[in-house]
Amino acid sequence: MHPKYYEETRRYEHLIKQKNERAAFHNGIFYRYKNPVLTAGHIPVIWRYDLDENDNPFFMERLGVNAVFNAGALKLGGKYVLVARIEGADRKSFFGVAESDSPVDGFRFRTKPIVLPDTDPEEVNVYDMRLTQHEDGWIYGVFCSESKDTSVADLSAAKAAAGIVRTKDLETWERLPNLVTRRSPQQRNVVLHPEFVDGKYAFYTRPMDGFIDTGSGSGIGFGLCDDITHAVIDEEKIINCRKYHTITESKNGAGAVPIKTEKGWIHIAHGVRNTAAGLRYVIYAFATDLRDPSKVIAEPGGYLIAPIHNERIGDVSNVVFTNGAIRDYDGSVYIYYASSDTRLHVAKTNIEKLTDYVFHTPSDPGRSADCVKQRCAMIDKNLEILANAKK
Ligand code: M1P
Repeated sequence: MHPKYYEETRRYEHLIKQKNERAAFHNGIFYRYKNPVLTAGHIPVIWRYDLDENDNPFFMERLGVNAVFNAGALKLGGKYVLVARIEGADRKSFFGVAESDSPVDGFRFRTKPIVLPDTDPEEVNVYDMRLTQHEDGWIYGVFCSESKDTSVADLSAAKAAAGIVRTKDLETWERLPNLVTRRSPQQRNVVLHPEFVDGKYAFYTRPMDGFIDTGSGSGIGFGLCDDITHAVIDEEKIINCRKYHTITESKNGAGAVPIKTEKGWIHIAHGVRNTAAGLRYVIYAFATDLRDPSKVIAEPGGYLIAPIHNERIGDVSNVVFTNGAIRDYDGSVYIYYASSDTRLHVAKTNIEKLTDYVFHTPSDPGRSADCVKQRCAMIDKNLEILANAKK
């Protein structure tokens, strides 16, 4: 064996065994952790190097990996499981299952990447799988299935649809037909609700006219379908609109599978605004009604997580994005979020705090004049509290 193999394996093992610690950042809502939980460095050596010394005498990385990010998440059989988006050096993404006994470190990919049934020769790229443990007994993966848009001359024109797979063990995957939304030409950031709604499968959608711009697609949609094996949504209604001069002005999209709490379903989504430096993606939260998950009942103003420090830098800078969170048995909530389309981090909170954040953080009043009044009201209250504390 080439000596570099042992060197590379030592480096890999060292990375996987590195313990993670809470970072100093804390705003009362969540803690960040110091190290990313998954990076390109977490990709096993045998996924990248050809160990055959005849074919690869210089121990060159033959199939490089550019980035590991946007992961679906769930807890299964006592393990924390992430289905990550792995982007090869060739820009094509695929999925890999990484597991750990800990929610914050030690994630190790299974022996091989997920090999999805290849049902559509037009499909060029797949990414961003949301994992839903549905009450029907299946684990569903809903992901973006991208193909070239041949209807226009532009070489980079693409089409996005929601691909659907299901599994019981994360090993064998059954591919179902892509979601059909009658009124929306394209879809990305589609999430399957974990429970039946009115006896039907419920999806959060993100209708789009084009591949990048949502166009007339004005926010996060909701629709029901009878048969998941031929999922068709006839009517999509927008439940969480993009709004002028907010964190969602350019786009938004559902993220993690909604988390059920006593007060409502908590959604952790992403919002996008445009800046002179390009698009800025942040993570925000809102809640919907327990009986009618299409009805928004609370929405704190502003973002829950925005990129800081190194998170701001990467292939697509100034981005944080989530498509997976785990609610643990003890009430802890782990939000797996990627930064700048490059690596995957974790933030920890718990149900009590998240619920308090979503239901008691003031909503965005929409105008500077009202925002400053909102802030002054809190300052006045605080001044009174401080004055009383001195007495
Ligand atoms: O590059 C940032 C994100 O862009 C897309 O999200 P959206 O569809 O809301 O623009 C996704 O492709 C996502 O993978 C990516 O992280």
